Amino acid sequence: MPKPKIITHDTTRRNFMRMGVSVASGIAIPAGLIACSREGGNAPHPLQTFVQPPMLEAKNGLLDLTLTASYWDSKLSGADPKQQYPVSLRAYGYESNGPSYSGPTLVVKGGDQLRIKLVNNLPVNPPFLALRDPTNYMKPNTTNLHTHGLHVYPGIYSDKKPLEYGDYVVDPNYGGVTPKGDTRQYVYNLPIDHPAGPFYYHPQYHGSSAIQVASLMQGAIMVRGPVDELPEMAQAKELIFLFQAPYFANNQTADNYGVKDGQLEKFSQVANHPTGFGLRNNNLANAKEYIDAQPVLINGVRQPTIVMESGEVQRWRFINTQVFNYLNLSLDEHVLHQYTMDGWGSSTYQDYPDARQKGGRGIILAAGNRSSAVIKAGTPGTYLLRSLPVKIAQGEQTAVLPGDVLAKIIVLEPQKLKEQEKSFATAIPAVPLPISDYLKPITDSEFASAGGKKRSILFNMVGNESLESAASTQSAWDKVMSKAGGMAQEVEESFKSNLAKAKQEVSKITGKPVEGSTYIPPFKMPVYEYQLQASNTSTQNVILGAVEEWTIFNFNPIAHAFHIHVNPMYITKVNGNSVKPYWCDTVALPPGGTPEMPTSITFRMRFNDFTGPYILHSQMLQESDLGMIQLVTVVPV
Ligand SMILES: [Cu+2]
Repeated sequence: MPKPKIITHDTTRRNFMRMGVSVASGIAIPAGLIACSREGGNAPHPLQTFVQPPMLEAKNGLLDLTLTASYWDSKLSGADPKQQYPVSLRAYGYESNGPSYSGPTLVVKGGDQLRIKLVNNLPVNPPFLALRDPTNYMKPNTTNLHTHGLHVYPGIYSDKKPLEYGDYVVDPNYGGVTPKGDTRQYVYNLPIDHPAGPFYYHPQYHGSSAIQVASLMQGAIMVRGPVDELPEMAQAKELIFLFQAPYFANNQTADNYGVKDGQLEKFSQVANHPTGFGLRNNNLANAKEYIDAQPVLINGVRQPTIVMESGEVQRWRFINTQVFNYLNLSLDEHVLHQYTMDGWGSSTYQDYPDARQKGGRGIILAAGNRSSAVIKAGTPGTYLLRSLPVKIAQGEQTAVLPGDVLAKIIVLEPQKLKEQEKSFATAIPAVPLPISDYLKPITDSEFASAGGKKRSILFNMVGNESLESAASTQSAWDKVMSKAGGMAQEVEESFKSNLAKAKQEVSKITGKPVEGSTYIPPFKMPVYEYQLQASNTSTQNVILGAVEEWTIFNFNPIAHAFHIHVNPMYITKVNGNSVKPYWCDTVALPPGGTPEMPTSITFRMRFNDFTGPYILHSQMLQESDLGMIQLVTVVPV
């Protein structure tokens, strides 16, 4: 079997793709080799530059791995794929493999146990951020792990010594997995009927989630099920697209907040320009409505090329790991036959033809949304996978994310082979596709018989009286830190030598003393020992076994991305109007809301399996880090 040839820009990635290690309780198969064996020895076409992370697959019900967070030094493209920038970003490695553009893809199925030992090898938190940051960005190098969308226990297995953690993310801000070697054992027991689809993992340490995910701390989880065993589905080549828009300072950016090129070290980098920098659309009509958005990478590569043969069927898994921006996916002159929304399957396809001429409505993915689609390559030629423009805010402020080219698809002449000799799928799997019973509709009678409780949650950005003083404190800190010099290189040394001086400087500016490692700001702040953000974190208390109907109201022009952990949502209404119900775990709140006339999403949810606490929040993670987050506590009767 010839080695798969993968064209990449740097050796790090190439080495990463070649690894074929075995891990303790799972098997690692480089994606290229999987394709290779399926293709009966045909290597991917030399023009193909699409790469994907290696897959680790559960064996005998178990996938057990070590995942390590550390800095990754490499190069990444900006808008121009030929222009690459040196970067030093937080990222995941696994077992003995160093960090890369993504963690490995983890492949499991209902009934499996996924064990991840998280090792935090990031450097200690920089000194000024170990102190209280008025924008709530506290510990950029303290982390934890979240399996976005998985229906699993969110608590701690306290009977285990040492402790084992479920999908636990409600770490207090003095907790978490701390830098320089702290570890935590996560254990995810997937229910036997867990639906099949794409999920992903990323940090969710409150206050640091945006900066860590907007580095490259993320990876795919594929839950397999009966749909994957359909012969046509199994034969179709699977491409996993992690859409990424890493933030990093570069010298072409007008304002890089004093951060070294290639790095992401300040919350202001992700918060002051949440859509990022990069694509300019100044020549368009209504140019001022267009936001200067980031170019999107797919698995670390800008605008990769995918080679297919005319008539070939592939299945594509889309995961929008961006922390803020939307995607609006459309493939030129082809139909995307969607069969999962997020990780939740449907028995029929929802078809998305080329949307350029049809009002521009492709597969719209908010931050955190996923989708699976089957596509069949048409006549030979070159086609573009695009993100069409998306209006992410309307009303008093209108904001449109510009369109972008995400990938190039080259469709080759069909080989003159008999159907049974072809090494790839040519048939679109027939409906109805199998789906888990877990996804049966939540009917009126089920809702009524399980309590029928309704509740409303408001998403609103509010003014904060302390913001102005927070801003002046921030600028005081910035002054101090510019005096204190660079922080990223020798953090510990600088911590020791600069802290005393920094405290003096801050005291001079604010007129208040700085004691211990706690910075005392010149205005009243909530006390330190609380979970999440005490002043404005409320808790939704739910009884185990309840079925509830929630309406999430959006008071703002911007389309916040609502996400809730543990249990998926069965969407029933948009803006109060019934829609064809569907399952998801992340949903765009319609833009254009005002306090007088909020927009809304209504869904039903079953709280059958797991007790809390866990969280709901905006998957625009900057918003979440700033406090757009609540606890959900599910308690037994
Ligand atoms: Cu999540």
